[in-house]
Amino acid sequence: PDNALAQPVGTTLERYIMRKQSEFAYATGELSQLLRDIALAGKIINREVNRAGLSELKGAFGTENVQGEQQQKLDVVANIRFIRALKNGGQACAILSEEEDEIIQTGNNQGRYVVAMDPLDGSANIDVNVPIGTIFSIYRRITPVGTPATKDDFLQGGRKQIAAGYVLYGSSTMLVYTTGHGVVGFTYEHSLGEFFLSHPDLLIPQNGKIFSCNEGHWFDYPEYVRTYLMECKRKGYTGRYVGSLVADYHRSLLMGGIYLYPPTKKKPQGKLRLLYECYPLAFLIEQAGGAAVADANGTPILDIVATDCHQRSALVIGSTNMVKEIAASATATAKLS
Ligand code: P6P
Repeated sequence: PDNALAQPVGTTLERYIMRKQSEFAYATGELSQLLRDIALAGKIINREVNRAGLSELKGAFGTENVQGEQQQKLDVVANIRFIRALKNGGQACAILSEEEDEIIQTGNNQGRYVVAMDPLDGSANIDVNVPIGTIFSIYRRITPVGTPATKDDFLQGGRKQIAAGYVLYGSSTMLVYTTGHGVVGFTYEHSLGEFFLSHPDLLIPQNGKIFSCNEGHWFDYPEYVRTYLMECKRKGYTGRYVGSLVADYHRSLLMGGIYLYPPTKKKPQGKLRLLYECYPLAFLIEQAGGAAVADANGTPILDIVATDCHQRSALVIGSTNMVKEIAASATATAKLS
């Protein structure tokens, strides 16, 4: 980010977006509007999340999503709210959602952007009051303006993202995003209904002492993961696993650390979704000076070729030096075997 123009903590999201837009002569205001629409959806979902226990929105909705997972009511509500906000905003011509098998055409065929999203990740955590999050990824469409979007608009590859971010519904609600010029964080003030700039230039520490993975899958993990985790324990590192990707990710971004969801026997491709979980979080972490790879030989997540909208990927993401350590551990383990 251009620190000369760094904006004061406490400025509103609206003012921040307008000033950022004025920095880019070519900016037409369409991406600005799209970011506003996402922030609005985040505010609406925040309200639903905060009162889930009171408005019988907890518990399953009785339908299943494309993952075959029981849809929690809030999943469905979040999906509907995001789609509505993006439809009304007019900038997104299509949406790819974890909750929908097919791409959703918004009818805004003049829109120049498409949005891939996980409207509410970690929904199994909703009923036990654990932080949950929305993850989004934005591409400029490659199909002709005026026509409906196609899968090709979503399968351009991680390095074609023009913006990405998340909303974390935690002890406070935060919007964190990048447009390719660094990572910025806003904290929501409920009483005013506004996001205020709280983290103007987020950079992940290059080293960390926190590892985050589900050790219940221990015997399912590849050998190099166990070797690395044993090394972490030998060094006295701390284990922290919320079981909600956005919460584990956000802690790693702020404090340093590594989050791992390696391939397992049950999910040899990994569990997390490439287009609306791994790609956006990888874009953010590289913008924040961190690293995100898919496997032992360190293939950057952003270089993985996307061939299916709902394809899965393994994910190792966080402090650069920790990601390097696990790659070294994989090489060492390979030599031993
Ligand atoms: P496991 C939640 O279902 C999720 O998609 C992520 O939010 C979370 O990090 C991961 O899966 C948890 O998976 O196998 O540890 O229960």
